[in-house]
Parts: sequence; structure tokens; C-alpha cells
Amino acid sequence: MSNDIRNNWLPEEIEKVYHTPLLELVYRAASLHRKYNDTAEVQVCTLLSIKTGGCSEDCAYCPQAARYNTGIDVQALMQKEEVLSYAQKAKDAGSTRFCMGAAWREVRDNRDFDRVLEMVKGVNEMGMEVCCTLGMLTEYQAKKLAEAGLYAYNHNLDTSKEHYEEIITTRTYSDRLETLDNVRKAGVTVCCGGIIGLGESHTDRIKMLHTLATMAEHPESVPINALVPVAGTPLANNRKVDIWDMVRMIATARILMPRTMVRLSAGRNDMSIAEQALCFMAGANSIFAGDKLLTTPNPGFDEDNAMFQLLGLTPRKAFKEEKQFLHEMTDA
Ligand code: SAM
Ligand code: DTB
Ligand code: SF4
Repeated sequence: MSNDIRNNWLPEEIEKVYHTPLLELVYRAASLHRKYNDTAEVQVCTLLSIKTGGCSEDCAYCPQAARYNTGIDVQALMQKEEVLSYAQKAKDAGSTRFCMGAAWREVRDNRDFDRVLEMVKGVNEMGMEVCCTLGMLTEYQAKKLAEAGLYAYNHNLDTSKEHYEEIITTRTYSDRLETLDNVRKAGVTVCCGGIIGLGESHTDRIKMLHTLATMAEHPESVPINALVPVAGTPLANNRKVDIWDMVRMIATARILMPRTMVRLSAGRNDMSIAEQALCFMAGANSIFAGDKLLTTPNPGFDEDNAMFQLLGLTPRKAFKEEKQFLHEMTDA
């Protein structure tokens, strides 16, 4: 394996990369991006909140925590047919990955979970990569999801271990890591990233990137979210994330994990096309599309299509990694 793909990054090395003068940093990230990925290609994922609000956790950024008054519409787990019709619409609009999110602390072995398994099966049969984000999972549950056809599981570290306690008290960093382990053991790909704008320091960001980049296998996708401040949450008045911080974070992630899909996630609604173009230049190669993330607004399909046209970007095909792998196997 090439020297660029490493799991032994030292915190001091990451610090040096992160603090590289901005244009030099973007140049380095763009060069590695070009070496390992097709830079014209951006993965288009659609999110759907299949169970909304009423969550028992106290994540300070989250509009879905029951304890904050955010005025969102609480909704029980959706029916399978309704979810599949959303997935079809997303597919028709050009999405190749469909991610279903539930405001749960953890998955329980009950009828709701059985229904989610049916949804996973249905979306997989439609030929899309299926992703779920349902909170904590046991190894058994991860295996059930894998059997149903789950392609990826999203579970974010959100911030550094040290800053985590300032943001969430109802679960621990090691709970998060344990779920990620269970996902790996089940052979499902890992989607794991974080949020900037939570009041963390540069060191916290560097530490989070260190945890991600020193995993035995890099996560296949790393979402970088900018905090979407929501009225009623403790972080409602946090300052808007500086675009240069977003670019720096994406570029550093790209350099540390050259082959990973780095997703320009929450926060695009407040970014201009020029700002998003800088993020793609710095190595972002995935987005969430559709006019809603889970509960907050996001640019619509038409707006993004126009941006893709303007920047000369094309949506990435589904299951590309697997196809490439099969191709290499038959060539060998
Ligand atoms: N309940 C599950 C969990 O916490 O793992 C899954 C859904 S949760 C809403 C998924 C992720 O959305 C969180 O880990 C966080 O990174 C992100 N998120 C939630 N609220 C956000 C906000 N206001 N701004 C940016 N990202 C947010
Ligand atoms: C991720 O990293 N970002 C997405 C997805 N994974 C689940 C969620 C963003 C949520 C933003 C706030 C909201 O819309 O509720
Ligand atoms: Fe619940 Fe997930 Fe929101 Fe935390 S981030 S309050 S666990 S829905």
C-alpha cells in the first residue's frame, strides 16, 4: 500500500498538516484527491428522517432531543411503503445512496427494528446503497442489518473525546467507539465524522481527526458537518462556522485519509456556490441532496444540479467500490 494511506498518524503530524497555510493546504489536499479519486465525481446521498424527535439524549446541538423546545414535529417510525416511495424519488433525482435516520439513543430488538430491516431490504433491492443512522448498535443488530443488505452505518464521533462531555452527557465516547466496532465486525462500511462549530478548539478538531485517521481501517466515509444552530437547543447562539475552518477541516481529512469519501454535510444551505466549490477543491466528494437534511433545510435537487453543471461535477454511480474490486479481482 502506498505511503499516503497510513493509520499511524501522530497528533503532532496532524497538527502540522492542519495549520499549513491555507492555499498550500488546499493544494496538497487537491493533489492527493486527484491521485486517489476521480475529482469530477461527487457522491449524492439523500437523507430521510424515518423517526423524528422525542429523543432521550441530551446532545446540545440536536433539535430532536426531547428536552429542548425546538418546535419540530415529533413523528413515530414511518411505514415501509412511505419510506420506499421517498427512496424511489431520491433515486429518480439522481441519488445513489439513501440514508435513513432515527432519533433513537440505541436500537432495541423489537418490531420497530424489524420494520427498519424491511426498509433496508427494500431500498437495497432498488439498487441504491443503503445507509442507516439509528444510534447505538450491538454486534447482533449490526449483523441483522448487514443480512438485510445495509451498505453503510453512520455514527459520528462529533468532536474530540475531551470536548464530548461538554456536548453530551447521556452516553460516552467509548459507547460510540464500541458501536463503530460492532459495525466493522458485521462487515458494514463505516460512515463516521463530526461537527464543527460546537465551541471546540482547533486542538479538539485535530484530536477527532486523529481518532478517525488512526482507526485500523479508515472510515469509508467521513461527514464534516457545520453546526446548524437551532433555536431552543443550548447551542442556538453559537457563531456561524467560518468557511475557512470548513475548508481547513475538509482538506486535512482528505490528506489524512486519501481514499475516504469526505462529505460536505450539514451547513450547505448557508454556503455560496463559490464556498462549496472551495470545499470540493479541498477534497470533499460527497454531499447530502434534497431540500431537507433530517429536520433542517438543505439546497434542493434543482439548485444542486445547477451547481454540478456549473462546476462540471457528475454524480458518482452506486456500488462503485465493489465494482472496482470485482474488476481488479477478474483482471488479476
Ligand atoms: N440518533 C442517532 C445518533 O445520534 O447517532 C442518529 C441521528 S443523529 C441526528 C445523526 C448526526 O446528525 C449526529 O451525530 C450529528 O453529527 C448530526 N447533527 C445533528 N444535529 C445537527 C446540527 N444541528 N448541526 C449539524 N449536525 C447535526
Ligand atoms: C451526518 O453526519 N449529518 C447528517 C447525517 N449524518 C445523519 C445529519 C445532519 C443533521 C442536521 C440537523 C438536522 O437536519 O436535524
Ligand atoms: Fe438523539 Fe441522535 Fe439527536 Fe443525540 S443526535 S439527541 S442521539 S437524535
